[in-house]
Amino acid sequence: MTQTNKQKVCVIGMGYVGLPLAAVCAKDGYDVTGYDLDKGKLDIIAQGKSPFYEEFLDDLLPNVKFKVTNDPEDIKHNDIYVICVPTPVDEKHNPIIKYVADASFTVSKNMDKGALVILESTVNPGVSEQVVKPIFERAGFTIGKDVFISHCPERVDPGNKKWNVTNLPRVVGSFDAEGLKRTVEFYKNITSGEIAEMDNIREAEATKILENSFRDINIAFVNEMAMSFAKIDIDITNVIRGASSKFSFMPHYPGCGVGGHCIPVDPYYMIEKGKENDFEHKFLSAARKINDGMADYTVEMLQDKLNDVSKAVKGTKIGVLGISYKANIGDLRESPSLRIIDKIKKMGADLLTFDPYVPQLSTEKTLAEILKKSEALVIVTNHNEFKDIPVEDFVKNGIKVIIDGRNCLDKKAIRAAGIVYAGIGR
Ligand code: SAJ
Repeated sequence: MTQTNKQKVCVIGMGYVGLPLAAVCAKDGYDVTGYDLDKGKLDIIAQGKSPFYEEFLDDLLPNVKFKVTNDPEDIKHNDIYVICVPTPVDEKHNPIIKYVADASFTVSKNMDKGALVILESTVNPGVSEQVVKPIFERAGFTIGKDVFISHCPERVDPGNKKWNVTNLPRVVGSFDAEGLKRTVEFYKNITSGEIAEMDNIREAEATKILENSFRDINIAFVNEMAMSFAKIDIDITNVIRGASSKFSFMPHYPGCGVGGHCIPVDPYYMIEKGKENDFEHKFLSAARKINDGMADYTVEMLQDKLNDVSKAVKGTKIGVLGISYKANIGDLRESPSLRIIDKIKKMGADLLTFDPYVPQLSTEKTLAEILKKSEALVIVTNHNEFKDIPVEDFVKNGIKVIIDGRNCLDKKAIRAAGIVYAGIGR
């Protein structure tokens, strides 16, 4: 049993990070209040439901009890405040820290002395010192004496069936030893995962940026290799399978783009931070350019393959399969599909779309419908529903060209059926 001593926890932000955290804290015996500005979202949660699809919550939410509110007056007298608000980037890829600042201000105006404040939102190194700390000092608190501030970067992976807030390893940094101690105690109560202690809060902020930038550059690496191999008719999926037999190789997979709220966003935090310190992140920037260019690369491939069958994008019925940024979830943030759809539409295609997780943006209601109406297909999201389409269904519907943006279809069988097929690097 965890040692919560019925402490009171307030989670600021009832999104894909805060809601699971609040539910698990309630399950583990904390007295929990969830705070969010969006009343509609709170009304759904108050019914024991999640405002977004997350299987992990389907089982948990109906069986836990915690208060939700959009009134700052209701968040007083908590022992622990955890800030889980969005930190997106603007159109110039500059981090938007406004929500973190607003949440910090709300907490600073409603907390009692002695509370612990933990920031989980992903931020670039220095934000806790330059944005969060001054807000609490201006409210009259002394860090390490009557308020303790820590950073524990969120590691929620939407739709992941194995990793969630009850077992994720965590990284924690604070301004002082007491803050670190209390934060480690808190996370020991809610996760079975290892808790890595950093020497300071800046190292905790940097950890998330490093781990996600690592993923972005590795995806860019295989994307570049895929485009190069495509010119000499090498199938990169076989080469990655071959390289994976090497003990030190870490496979990543080429695709039509990198979406989501983390991977395409977090490197820009470091790129912008570097500019402040007169340091140019050449490698991170090059990787972002490659990954951002994959949507256009995919559309160019569509054009070429349509030309091979004496067609043009303009006037052809093109079915885009998949709108969300990754398989088997409905999250649209930074989804490459939105860029591909926009570009194909601008080129005059007779555009059809279908994503079982995004009905609101699907022109067709079923997979059968889009297959029936399309002359060419672009697979952008490797939902399970798409990976098992029998080749016969492509043939009987007269599909002439298939661009497989996630290398998830059977290339050999499709080509054997006389359909023009191209993947990303295969
Ligand atoms: N992608 C590729 N090739 C790959 C892996 C992903 O093109 O080899 C694309 C996906 O299609 C998607 C995007 O990149 O469009 C991001 O995919 P992701 O699997 O990284 O999924 P995310 O964005 O949900 O990343 C989360 C991250 N978790 C947090 O930031 C807390 C990331 O750190 C995890 O590494 C990732 O989940 C994971 O490993 O599942």
